[in-house]
This record gives sequence, C-alpha cells and structure tokens, in this order.
Amino acid sequence: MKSILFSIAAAAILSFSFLPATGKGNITEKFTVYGNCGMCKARIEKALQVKGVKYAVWDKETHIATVKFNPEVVTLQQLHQLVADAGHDTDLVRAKDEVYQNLHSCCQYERPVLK
Ligand SMILES: [Cu+2]
Repeated sequence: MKSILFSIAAAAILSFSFLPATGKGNITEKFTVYGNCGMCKARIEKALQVKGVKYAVWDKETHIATVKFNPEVVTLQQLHQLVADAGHDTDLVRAKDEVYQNLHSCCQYERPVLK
C-alpha cells in the first residue's frame, strides 16, 4: 500500500514537471521580421521592449523574432504593430512606406512582396 501511495505521489510530481514552463502566463511566439543588420536588430528589439514582454530577440540570419510575453498584457498583433511602427515589415503587418524610407540606408531591407 505504501509503495502504491509513493508511486502516485511520484507520478503527480512528474506530471507537474512536465507542465510547460511558461512562468506567470507567459507564452513564447516566433515570427518573421524583415531587416538586415545589427542596427535593425537593436531597433526591432527596442521596439518590442514594452510592458508584458519578458524578452525579445531577433536573429539577423533567420529574420525570426522570438518573443516571450504575457498575452493578457500585450497581444501578438500589437507586437507585430510595434515592429512595423519602427519601420520593419513582419509576416502580418507592413510598415508605413515613409517610416521605411526614413530607415538608415543599410537597413532598407528587401521588402516582402505585397499579398
Ligand atoms: Cu539595419
């Protein structure tokens, strides 16, 4: 009997440890952000430093932004918008042409074709 109780307890502990480690309601999303260089990286990551975002990293090789955030504080759509407002197209939101044109010349990435 004792051993059965023990295995139930062990199973309970194990299943807890298999819960996704999201912290306090944080989720991690990845999406494409168009950009070129280290300046773009700094700009994109700075744009994503808002309330509700735990961390934001943009990879200049893959153009993938990885953002850990609390969806109850900020939505994924808002994150896309923040990046677009900074001049960088995402796979969801296109930056305004005038903002794009004001980017440093080395940052004027090749824009994705309009759908
Ligand atoms: Cu750049």
